[in-house]
Amino acid sequence: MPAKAVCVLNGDVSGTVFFDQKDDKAPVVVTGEVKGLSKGKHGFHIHEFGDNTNGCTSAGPHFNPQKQDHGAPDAAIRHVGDLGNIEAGSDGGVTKVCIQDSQISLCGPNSIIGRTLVVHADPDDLGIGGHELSKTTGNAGARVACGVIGLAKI
Ligand SMILES: [Cu+2]
Ligand SMILES: [Zn+2]
Repeated sequence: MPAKAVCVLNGDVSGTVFFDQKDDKAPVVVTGEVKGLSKGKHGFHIHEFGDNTNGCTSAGPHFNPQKQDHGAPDAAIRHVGDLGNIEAGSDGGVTKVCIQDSQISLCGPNSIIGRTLVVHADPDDLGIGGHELSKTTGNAGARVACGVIGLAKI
């Protein structure tokens, strides 16, 4: 069954991100646009909870059902929610998102439906920055935008 999900980001940093999966075992294609980011790389993750009661903080840690260390999207060891970075060109401009990932899913144990997409202030060091936070958050800094991922109309 094909599935589609969507996340709307509101605030100083805004945008819309879509998640498409052709069938249960297909990779998820992540596309969309984020506006208002400072120039450079920004950590881009799925966090565990779809809870924004206290802003993006309530989303909790990275979605990590396999209890692994944080890592790069293409690394063997990573959180399911680790989608790496998106890179903004000019300050405040539109950043295109185009990611394909085989760990996140729109169904089953790795489902990201009802969880939160978070965009960070700083680059994700992909677990190799040598900072004390590298193996948990990639040291990506503050959460500048977030939104809950919900099922979309196909
Ligand atoms: Cu994050
Ligand atoms: Zn992570």
